[in-house]
Amino acid sequence: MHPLRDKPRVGLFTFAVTAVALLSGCEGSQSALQPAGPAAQDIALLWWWMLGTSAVIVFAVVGLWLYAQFRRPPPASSEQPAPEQAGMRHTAAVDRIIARRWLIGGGLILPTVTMVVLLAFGIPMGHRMLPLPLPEAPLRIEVTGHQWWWEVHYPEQGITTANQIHIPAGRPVDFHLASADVIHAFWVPQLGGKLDMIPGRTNVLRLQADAPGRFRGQCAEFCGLQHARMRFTVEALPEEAFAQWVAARQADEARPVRDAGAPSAQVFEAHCSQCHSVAGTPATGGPDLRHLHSRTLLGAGTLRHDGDGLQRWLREHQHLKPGNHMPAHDHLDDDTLSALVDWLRRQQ
Ligand code: HEC
Ligand SMILES: [Cu+2]
Repeated sequence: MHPLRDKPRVGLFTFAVTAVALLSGCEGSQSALQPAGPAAQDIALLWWWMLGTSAVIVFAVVGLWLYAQFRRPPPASSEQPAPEQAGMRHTAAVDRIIARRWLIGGGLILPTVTMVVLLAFGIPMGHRMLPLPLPEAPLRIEVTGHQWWWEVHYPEQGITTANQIHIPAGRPVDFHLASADVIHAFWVPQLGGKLDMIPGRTNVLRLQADAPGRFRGQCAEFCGLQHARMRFTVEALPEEAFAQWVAARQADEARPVRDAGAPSAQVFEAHCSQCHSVAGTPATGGPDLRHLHSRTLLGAGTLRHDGDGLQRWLREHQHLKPGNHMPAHDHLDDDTLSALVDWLRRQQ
């Protein structure tokens, strides 16, 4: 067979492989195309409409371009019978009118109509996502972005935690978003968003999960070296389970430090307490450790919090998440660290 005959197949194969590779990014717990709440549903619908509209326009423009490239050229003037002077002027005038029609139709009317239609879709959707007053006030959660972790505060429940957000399913939640250092952006693709977290300002984002489930969130504004490892999880719980979660966290908050006289308590006091808290005072320089035991991931999604996860984090965190703002504790030997891990576990 002539090698050129295979060309379309090679092209098709390449297209298919690329499409599979690209489209696989549209699935999973961090996909805006698998909406799990009203805001995300609207965004996904708008996205599909915009994709469809722009696809039609791209195909039309490419079609016209191909037509212009390959249409038969007008016969050379030398082969033509010498036209009348008036006739020449006439065709030139018609050409001008046609060109002007394309210009006005394709360059002014079409974009105006397309934009108006998309805006007519988009503006009411954007309006529905605004945190407007509701008959029953939504749950309020304050999230502060830090390089590179998330501080999560429930003012009405008196709970401060990090990197893992629990919400009740089927109820709107207002996220009050702020930043402690640089600009971050709060994004839970399956629930909606994203919204910037700007130093010195609080932005409010209303989200809702329609059903219980676990969703991934990610910082969506480049904020420095470990921006990619600035993740969080959102757990949407049935109403009753959420109430239980709140009660358990409130018990964590009220609990005094256990084994306060142990040597590890002094190690913690000397090396960790300026940034972390295990009881009482709220955490400031690093993620809160009172609710550490309830988190499934460490280091804002860097590693699993199971088995020796905590030990590994304390020993290797500058290797696992280089440049993060927790100092390496190389001066603490393995035994001291193990004892510290046990002591932290006993705080649960
Ligand atoms: C200078 C402030 C500072 C000191 C001191 C410090 N940390 Fe941290 N710690 C942080 C920061 C910041 C993070 C978040 C790192 C990240 O994910 O980017 C963190 C993260 C952690 C985490 C992971 C929490 C989570 O939910 O992801 C644990 C556990 C932890 N630190 C324990 C300790 C212990 C134990 C000590 C004392 C030996 C200590 N830290 C000392 C700032 C500090
Ligand atoms: Cu970021």
